[in-house]
Amino acid sequence: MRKAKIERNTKETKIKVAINLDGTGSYKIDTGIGFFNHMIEQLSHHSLIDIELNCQGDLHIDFHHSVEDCAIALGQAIKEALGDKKGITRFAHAYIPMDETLSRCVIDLSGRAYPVFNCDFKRDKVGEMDCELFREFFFALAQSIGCNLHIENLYGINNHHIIESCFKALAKALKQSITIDERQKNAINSTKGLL
Ligand SMILES: [Mn+2]
Repeated sequence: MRKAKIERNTKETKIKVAINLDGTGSYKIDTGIGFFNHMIEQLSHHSLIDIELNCQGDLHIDFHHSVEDCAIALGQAIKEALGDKKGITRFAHAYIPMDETLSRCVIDLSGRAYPVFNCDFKRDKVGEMDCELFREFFFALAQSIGCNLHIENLYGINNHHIIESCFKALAKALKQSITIDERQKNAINSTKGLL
């Protein structure tokens, strides 16, 4: 089983995260931010990665530290659980519609961090969250995992649909990219021999 546990404590946030890449999509998420919980739950459910995430952050300031630090810790856990990445599919993409909205995520678990997030929100907030925080989340996650992560909203109207479809696309692409390819399960999926 590919699992990892991370504890990350700063003066801004105290985070505990435990994941199982080969899980069933069970989750226990408490970040103190309702809509953010909803998104991480989507990520777990649709990637089949079990995620336990608890964050006690300085929400009295704003949500920025908590969102960014959750991404860092989650990314560290994913990176650690992947280990030497032997046998992984590596490249994956997913398109997810949500009513009037369509979003896409493309991943390469290359070991190189390169985030791209193209998304125009129609309003500044969704739930209590500032929409600008999602860029922070995806950038920190890509940096922390060490992956090319390209997330794009192709079109859409409703903010909740736009960002939820991005998280679901991330989940489905991540699920595929971490899946062990039986035909090369003992090999590193790179002509370089390293990921
Ligand atoms: Mn929703």
